[in-house]
Amino acid sequence: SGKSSAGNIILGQNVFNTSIRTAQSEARQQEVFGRQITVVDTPGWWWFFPRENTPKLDQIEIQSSVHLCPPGPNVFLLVIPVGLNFSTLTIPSLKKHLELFNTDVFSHTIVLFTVVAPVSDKRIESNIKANATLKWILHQCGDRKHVLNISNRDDRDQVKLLIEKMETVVGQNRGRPFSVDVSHENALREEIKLLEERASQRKDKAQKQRQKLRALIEGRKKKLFFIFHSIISTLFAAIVVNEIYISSSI
Ligand SMILES: Nc1nc2c(ncn2[C@@H]2O[C@H](COP(=O)(O)OP(=O)(O)O)[C@@H](O)[C@H]2O)c(=O)[nH]1
Ligand SMILES: [Mg+2]
Repeated sequence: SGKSSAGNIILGQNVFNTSIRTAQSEARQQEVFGRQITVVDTPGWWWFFPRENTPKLDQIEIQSSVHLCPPGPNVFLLVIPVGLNFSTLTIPSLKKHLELFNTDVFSHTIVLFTVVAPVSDKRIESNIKANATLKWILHQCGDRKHVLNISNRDDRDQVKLLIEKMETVVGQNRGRPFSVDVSHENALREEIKLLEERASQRKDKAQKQRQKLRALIEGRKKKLFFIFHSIISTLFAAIVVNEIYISSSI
C-alpha cells in the first residue's frame, strides 16, 4: 500500500526495499529539513481480514517496531492508498491490530493517503465524504491527514508539509512520545526467536517429508519398470511357445 515507499520519500533515500514484502521492522535515520528523523518501516495487514489472518510473526514485528526508536515514536503514519475498498471488517481489524500497542495510538496518528498520480484535494474530500469507514478512522485521528504522491520523489514540498504536520502532533502531545513499555522489548525478542525456530523446524520437517516422498516415487517407478519388463518377457515367451507349437503341428 506504499508504506516502504513513503518511508523512502520521507527520508529522500532508497533505504527500504519496495520490491519484496516487509517481513521485519526496520529503522532508518536521516536529516530531513534540518530535523533528525527516524522512520520505522513495519509489515502491514489486510484491511478486509481479521487480525487472526495476520501472521503471528508480522504481529510481533509490528508490536516491537516501537522499540526501534527510543524513547518511543512521536507520530504514527497510518498508510491508506487512495481509492482502497473497505469492508465491514476494516474497523474491527484496525482496532484489533492497534491493540498490539497501547490505547493512545490514535492521538499520535496522521492518516497518510498514498497516491501514484497527482490527485486534487476535492477528490480526496469527496472520497472521504462517501466513505463512512474512512470518516470514522479520520475522526479517531483528530482529522489529521496528508496526501503523499509516492511516484513523485522530486516533490520535497509534500515531505516538508508532512514534517510540519508531524511537528503539530508533537506539540499537541506536549512533546511526549508515544509511551513504550521497555520491559516488553526482551519478551518480544524471545517470542520472535521462538517463532523463527519453530518455522525453521517446520521447514526441516517439510524438507524431510519431501525427500521421503521423492524416494517413494522413485521406488514406484523402478517397480513399474520391472513389472512392465516382465510382461514383455512373458509375451515374448508366449509367442515363441506358440511358434514352436505351430511349427510342430505342421
Ligand atoms: N498503483 C499503485 N501502486 C502502489 C500503491 N502503493 C504502493 N504501490 C506500489 O507497490 C509497490 C510496493 O510498495 P511498498 O511501498 O513496498 O508497499 P508496502 O508493502 O506498503 O511497504 C511499489 O512498487 C509501489 O510503487 C498504490 O496505491 N497504487
Ligand atoms: Mg513494505
